[in-house]
Amino acid sequence: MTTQNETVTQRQPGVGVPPHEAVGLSPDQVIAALRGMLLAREVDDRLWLLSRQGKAHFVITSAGHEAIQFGCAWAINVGVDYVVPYYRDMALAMAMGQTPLDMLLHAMGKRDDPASGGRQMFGHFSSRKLRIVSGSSSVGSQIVHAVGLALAFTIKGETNIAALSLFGEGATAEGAWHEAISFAGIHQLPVVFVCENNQYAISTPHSREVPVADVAIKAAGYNMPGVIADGNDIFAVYEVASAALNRARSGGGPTLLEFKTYRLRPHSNADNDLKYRTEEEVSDWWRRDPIKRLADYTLAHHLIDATALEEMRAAVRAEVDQATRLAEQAPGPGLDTLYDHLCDHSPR
Ligand SMILES: Cc1ncc(C[n+]2csc(CCOP(=O)(O)OP(=O)(O)O)c2C)c(N)n1
Ligand SMILES: [Mg+2]
Repeated sequence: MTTQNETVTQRQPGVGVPPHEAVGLSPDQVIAALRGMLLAREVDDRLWLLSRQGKAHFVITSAGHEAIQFGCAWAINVGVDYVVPYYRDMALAMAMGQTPLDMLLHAMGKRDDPASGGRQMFGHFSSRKLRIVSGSSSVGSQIVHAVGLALAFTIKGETNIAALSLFGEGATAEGAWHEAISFAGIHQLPVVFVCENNQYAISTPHSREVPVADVAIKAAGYNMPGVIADGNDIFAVYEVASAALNRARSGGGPTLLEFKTYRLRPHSNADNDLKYRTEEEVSDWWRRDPIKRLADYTLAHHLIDATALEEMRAAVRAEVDQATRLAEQAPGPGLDTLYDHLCDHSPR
């Protein structure tokens, strides 16, 4: 039984050991993650421009959440574990193998959008191959799907596999969230719950959605450990996410992880965040941008030099330019597919 609550706020790596080495990551893995995070941010930037041009009708950002999502991706056994994300997880989908073109086709509603063939609003990431499960737009509903998957693994006797679901702190106020996590706690299912706590649920601050200072505290009521880490520290995220996934895969039961971060942009392109938070608060968090933090780390530890970093930024921009051109030229869904996936009795 796991009733103890554990809190990790600061890692204590061995003296003189760089944090990436302390958690067992190679320089190549760190550089690949940095490139991936830059790529995800470039796609994010591009989506906002495309929305202003009327080419992407709905845009929702992962800017600020990249360290959480890339840190978790390191810990996921991609193609084996099932991941049930939410609309904030574009960087996670990319960290797991989806491309800028996949994201742009999805955002522009094109035929070859891998998430939905141009049917869904942006943010419903999915891939059978990568085992990314598409969710509903109802906040908190994806947790139920992850728990259902974990129950299925248990019933079928599948071992060495876990489900992982991600959500915001606002989602932890939803009934479905409590029902799902309670069931996982009772049956000690192989599932990891990841709260990306960015302090707001659109305009509602944490204190008006969550009655305790830390979401992780809630874990105690559901018979599982709750762990808090700095969501802007990719190595801390990886360390706690891999421990939780390994525990789940080896029959140790569920864990609730809470990663503290901040949404750097408005909730979506339909939101004006300066109506409910100050410019000072937002700029303070831009100074703590997790991508800048990792870039500074790689420079300080001589994993990359300034010239190579600039070349990487330019290559990333060129890759997203090319993907944008391809997505703009790509066809939309055909009219003859209008009723596909809707019902068996279409008028065709
Ligand atoms: C059941 C439900 N209620 C309300 C909404 C409208 N809504 C969409 S996103 C959102 C905020 C959720 O905040 P949080 O869970 O903290 O995630 P974040 O967007 O901050 O990452 C709300 C209220 C919804 N989609 N579904
Ligand atoms: Mg939130």
